[in-house]
Amino acid sequence: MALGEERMLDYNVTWRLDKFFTTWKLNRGLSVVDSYKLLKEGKELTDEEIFLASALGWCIEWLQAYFLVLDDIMDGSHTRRGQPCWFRLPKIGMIAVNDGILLRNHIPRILKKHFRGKPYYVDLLDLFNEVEFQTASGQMIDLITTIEGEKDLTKYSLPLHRRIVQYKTAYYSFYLPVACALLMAGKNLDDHIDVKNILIEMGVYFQVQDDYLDCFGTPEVIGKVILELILKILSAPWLVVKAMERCNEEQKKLLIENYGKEDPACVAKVKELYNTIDLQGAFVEYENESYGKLIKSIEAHPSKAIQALLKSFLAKIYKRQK
Ligand code: DMA
Ligand code: MG
Ligand code: MG
Ligand code: MG
Repeated sequence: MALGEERMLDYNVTWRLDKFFTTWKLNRGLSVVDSYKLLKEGKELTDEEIFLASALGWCIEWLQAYFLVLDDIMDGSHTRRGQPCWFRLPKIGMIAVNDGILLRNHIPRILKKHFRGKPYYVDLLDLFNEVEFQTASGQMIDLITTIEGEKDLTKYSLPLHRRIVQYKTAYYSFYLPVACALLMAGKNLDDHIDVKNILIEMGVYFQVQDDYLDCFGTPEVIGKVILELILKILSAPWLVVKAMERCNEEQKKLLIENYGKEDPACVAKVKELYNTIDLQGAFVEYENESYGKLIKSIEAHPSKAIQALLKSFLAKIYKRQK
């Protein structure tokens, strides 16, 4: 591996993991190992099993790094987790596009190296391809609905928000790690559509929490810098869509006038309006309702091992503060 590439991987994959371990509760990579353990119902895993589950976890980290490097370019972002975005580094610039492609290319290489002889190899390749397609489709809907200068809050509905989140986040963050573990355990994914549906639901709930915390969370707890947060307040979609639903005509006008502007006075007006219409209360209501629905569908699942797996996922995110 070229020295330059090593640095690129370090910057975009490894250091993020570092942050992950200290600040993030839900670690996509580790959740493959956790899920597999739960599917094995307490049986001690062999070293090989731990190694393979970890390799799949790394593939998910690689996939995410690839999407993020390109996402930051498309979004014109400045920082990612408190550091400059990779393409913002003076010597990198648009070379980052090729780096993103390289990150993506590591996935089939890792899979080939460690899984070629396994009966589920083809299913793994299919799974990663499909999830990549779903994520890229989510990115597309997201990008075309938020075209600069064409922000129209009246067109951005909760179902549209849900669709974007489902495709751009839920498949790769929630379904993919569990699907990897299911394949390793010799299961057929077509028999587990209900598990997929529950995980997608959880992914949507997770993203709504994320939008909420970007606005109402404590910066020191969620580990984001203030500038990042201010920009997020301007773009935390669930909040603004929900707000539009709760506003009267006059408040709607005020929101449309002030939303999306970096001027601190406008940001303050938006936040004040959010308080007036009790957006925090609306979130708590949403959270309780989602939790109730999720628990109900989990408990309807015939397998106790899968119930335990899904419940452990939900416990990691329910009422999280960061
Ligand atoms: C990031 O979406 C998308 C993917 C597929 C990783 P985003 O632009 O909404 O998120 P962020 O705020 O992290 O850039
Ligand atoms: Mg982005
Ligand atoms: Mg984006
Ligand atoms: Mg966010």
